[in-house]
Amino acid sequence: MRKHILQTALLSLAFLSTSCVQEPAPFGVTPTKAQVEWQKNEYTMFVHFGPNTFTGAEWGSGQEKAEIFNPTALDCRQWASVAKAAGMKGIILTAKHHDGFCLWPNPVSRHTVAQSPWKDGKGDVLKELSEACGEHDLGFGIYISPWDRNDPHYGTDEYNDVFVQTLEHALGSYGHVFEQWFDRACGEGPNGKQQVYDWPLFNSTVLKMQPDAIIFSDYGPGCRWVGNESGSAGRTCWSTINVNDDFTGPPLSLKDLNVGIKGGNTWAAAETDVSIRPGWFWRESENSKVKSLQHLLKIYYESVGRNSLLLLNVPADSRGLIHEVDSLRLMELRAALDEIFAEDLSEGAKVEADNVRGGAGRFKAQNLLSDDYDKYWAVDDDVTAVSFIIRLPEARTFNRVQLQEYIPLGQRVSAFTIDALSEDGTWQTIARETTIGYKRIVHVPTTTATAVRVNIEESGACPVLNGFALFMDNIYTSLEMSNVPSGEMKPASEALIADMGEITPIRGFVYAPKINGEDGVIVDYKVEISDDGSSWTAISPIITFNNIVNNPISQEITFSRYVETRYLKLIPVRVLEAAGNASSESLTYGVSTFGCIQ
Ligand code: FUL
Repeated sequence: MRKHILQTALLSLAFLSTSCVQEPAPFGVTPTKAQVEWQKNEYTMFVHFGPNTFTGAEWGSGQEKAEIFNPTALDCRQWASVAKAAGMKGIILTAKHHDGFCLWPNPVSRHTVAQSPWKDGKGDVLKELSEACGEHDLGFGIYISPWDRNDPHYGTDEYNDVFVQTLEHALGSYGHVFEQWFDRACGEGPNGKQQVYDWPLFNSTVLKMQPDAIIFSDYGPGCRWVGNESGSAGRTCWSTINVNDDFTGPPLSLKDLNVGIKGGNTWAAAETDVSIRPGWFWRESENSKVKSLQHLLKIYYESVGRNSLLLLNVPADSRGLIHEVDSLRLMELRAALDEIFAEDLSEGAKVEADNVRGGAGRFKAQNLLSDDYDKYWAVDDDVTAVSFIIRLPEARTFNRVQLQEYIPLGQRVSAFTIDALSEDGTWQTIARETTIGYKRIVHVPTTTATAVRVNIEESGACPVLNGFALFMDNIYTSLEMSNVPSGEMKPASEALIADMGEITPIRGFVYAPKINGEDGVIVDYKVEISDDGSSWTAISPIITFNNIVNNPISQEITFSRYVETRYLKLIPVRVLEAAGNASSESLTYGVSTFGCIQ
């Protein structure tokens, strides 16, 4: 009996000591609750629609007659049901593009649906879309361009007030708005003058009308532009940037927007806006140019898989419908994503970590596999380099590793590697990356392993991670478009040389062997660079392409920092027979792709 009491007392003490362990303090700037919820959306729809849909222009002049806006079968419920079936979480509509035409009867404009023949001037696209989004449980968002090529006030002091009234009306009439999309374009208006925008006033108006709305613009405050319209966030992608208190700058370079700024003063995660078609607006002639499934998968991986939200534009056509070609492609993408992410191959694994915060069960490494977003693995405050191992129930084959940081406490990790334990008991490094953020989907070679180890090598403060998963993607395998190399390839007697034509910053290179039953593969290599093609500087020791013999796929090698060079030389040090290739006495290597990654 005494023994039992003693045991109970000890257990309670142990419980007390671990339950008092505090959660990690937030690190740096952190997202608001609304920003976290916004990022959980991951994938949303952009709809460009307006006079340009009927004229074929990308930027209307503002001189278009309101009569041209006359969709024959507009149905926002169709847009919403397509978005829902595609797995998107919200729709953002161009309520007013640069031509100034308003898709709702804006009382401070004379260039709106009310002046058009559509529904005898009694139609309201914002009303129809907000209702459709409500019915489909989708967020409703509004794009409003401050640049207005029609409004006679544009370029005068009065315009900012007119614009504020426009915002107040659009944001105050249709229920909850999850995102306000501000295009920063600032061109000339009808009087040939440019406007000086009052961003503090515009932003405060949005938040007055919709306190939870995420405001998109190049600089935030809610989220930032990713720096391109091709659908690619930085492979390193911080959710922080540096801006002035009034969100007017200082100007961020496209690279800063793409990569973010480590330790920046403002949380503004990257939003990747890209169109499913070449243009932002629908054109009959582009029905055959809808992006391929492979291209869309690449975009998905380079946005959602890189700590960014994907805002995919699917323009409505002149009927006022999402065209069949686009909706079919969206369904193909949905089916592919469902297949790729159907099975988490880390299911049933046991997780061990070098460190668990205060030894407390609440912060255990097993939390990495929990579905509860708010359950995370954390380590002691003084630990910024630490590993965890996922021990799988049996050998499993995968080519995607998904990691998540618990961003409510900030973005911390800046360097990590992933190792795999093969069935013969050897560890091999399969990835070397930088940031994680809300979600990171790392492409690794197809790997069969009994365990996976993640080594966090550098972190601004003790790492806090809430997600780990393994997937096998059999659909997006061969193309690897992110590896499309730049530079002209020149075969040299024994080395491969890529010529960029001029001194250019590069972040790595791609080498894909030739699988033709004859050639060998480069297994060990060195890299040199040169500005003039005659004097060369070594930038690497001898390195090995991991697993290239068994799995001779395209190898993407990234450097720890950008390197400025014109030429890059890959010097083979060891060439071996690849799986599937015949042996040969004097083995030469084959190459199907070689070039630099910018
Ligand atoms: C750009 C605009 O100029 C394009 O027309 C498009 O609306 C895109 C989303 O933003 O800045």
